[in-house]
Amino acid sequence: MKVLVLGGDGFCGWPSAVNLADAGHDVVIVDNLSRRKIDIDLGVESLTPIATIHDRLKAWNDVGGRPMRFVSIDIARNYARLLDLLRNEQPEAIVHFAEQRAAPYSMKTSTTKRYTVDNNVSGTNNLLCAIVESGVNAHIVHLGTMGVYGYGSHRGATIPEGYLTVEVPQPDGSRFTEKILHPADPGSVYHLTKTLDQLLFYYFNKNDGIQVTDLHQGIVWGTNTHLTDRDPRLVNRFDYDGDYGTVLNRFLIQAAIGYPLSVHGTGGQTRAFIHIRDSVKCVQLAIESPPKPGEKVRIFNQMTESHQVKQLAEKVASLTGAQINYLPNPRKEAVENDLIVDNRCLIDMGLKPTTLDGGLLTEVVDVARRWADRCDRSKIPCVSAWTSSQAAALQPSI
Ligand code: NAD
Ligand code: USQ
Repeated sequence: MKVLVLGGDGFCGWPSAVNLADAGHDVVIVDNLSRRKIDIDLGVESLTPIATIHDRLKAWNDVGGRPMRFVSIDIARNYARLLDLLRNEQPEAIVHFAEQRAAPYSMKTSTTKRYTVDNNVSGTNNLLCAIVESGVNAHIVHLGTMGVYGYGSHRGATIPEGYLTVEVPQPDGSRFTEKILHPADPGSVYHLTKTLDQLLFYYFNKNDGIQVTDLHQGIVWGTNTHLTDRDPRLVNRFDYDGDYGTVLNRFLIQAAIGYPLSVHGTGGQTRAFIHIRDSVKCVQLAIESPPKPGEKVRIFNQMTESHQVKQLAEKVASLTGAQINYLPNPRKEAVENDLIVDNRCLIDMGLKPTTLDGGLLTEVVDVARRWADRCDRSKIPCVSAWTSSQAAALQPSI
């Protein structure tokens, strides 16, 4: 298939693009390299020394990979170029990773809040409008988030794959049942943009019949896949800083450099996780089995297991001997939550979950140790607070 990978220079996008090319697809990466520019603004770098996108593509050719192309387009701002690209390439599938994805970054300032909403919502809207205007018959595979469901109000219920069956009372006392989009309960401005994306997909699917698979992904951990391991220039990004580093990868680099594991609050938050190798596999599965024409937006919960933050810290500590530090929580989130998730769709399509065993954790610690001298410890604390009172409470610990 001809596949456009929007955001194909990023943490999930790069290994996915490589995996799709390896599976025989004709891949065009579209990216405005904004993630690399944000690193410059924040004064931080990926722990792993990532090559430029041009060197990545050359390395991929050198190892005998099916060639991929790169086009620099800001999909949120340059609608005309995006439209031309769709008309010229006539893709059959478009994987949409191209969004600002860090919750802490989205909560930093009014500028980053506005940027996150403008970038993410305009990008998705532009993509949908360009598909309609160009008339291309392309299936969108969007990377959404488990965070659209919210954390804390499920009261032991299993989170379904996108839709909830509800009973609606009628004035005559009878009831009818209906499948509705699961109520949205975002926990940050970033997560809010993913809930807005959902409505855009719902509408364009209903009105224009656009085929969409929305992958509600959990927190991705790990760094490389067997393909990005093939050459040092193919190495994937590894974020560890307080804005972009996600919890498990942060704990693993912290353990590698002897920095106490940074648990927010009591660590009672439970979140869904997936290894990067499974993430790229899920994207491939979704592309290769598109929804039927006329099918409503297909939603899969792209996660393999749930863990409580405190238990993750304890597991990493017991593997590595790291200390655990319980810090004031910079986020406005439930102190504790349960999380039971239905993920049968991807399992039924053939996903074989990589679970969080000691071996894989150690592999990431080894990557982190290898590049430990590139780690700037001053960038580890999470300094982005959700509210002004939390910002004030954070001051003594920074
Ligand atoms: P990332 O920031 O590493 O990659 C995103 C890529 O998109 C970057 O290369 C960036 O330059 C590009 N981009 C952003 N805005 C763009 C625009 N307007 N035009 C063109 N390119 C643009 O993020 P990631 O971790 O790879 O996440 C990819 C997607 O997966 C995101 O949408 C994110 O919400 C979702 N997701 C990520 C995780 C995770 O743990 N990393 C978990 C769940 C969902
Ligand atoms: N946390 C800590 N210590 C840290 C960092 C985080 O205790 O050092 C806690 C947070 O308070 C939170 C949990 O760990 O309760 C998860 O935080 P995170 O930064 O790992 O993940 P999150 O902000 O939810 O965002 C990440 C990705 C995002 C994706 C989301 C999937 O950055 O793109 O959408 O995971 S999900 O969480 O399922 O919504």
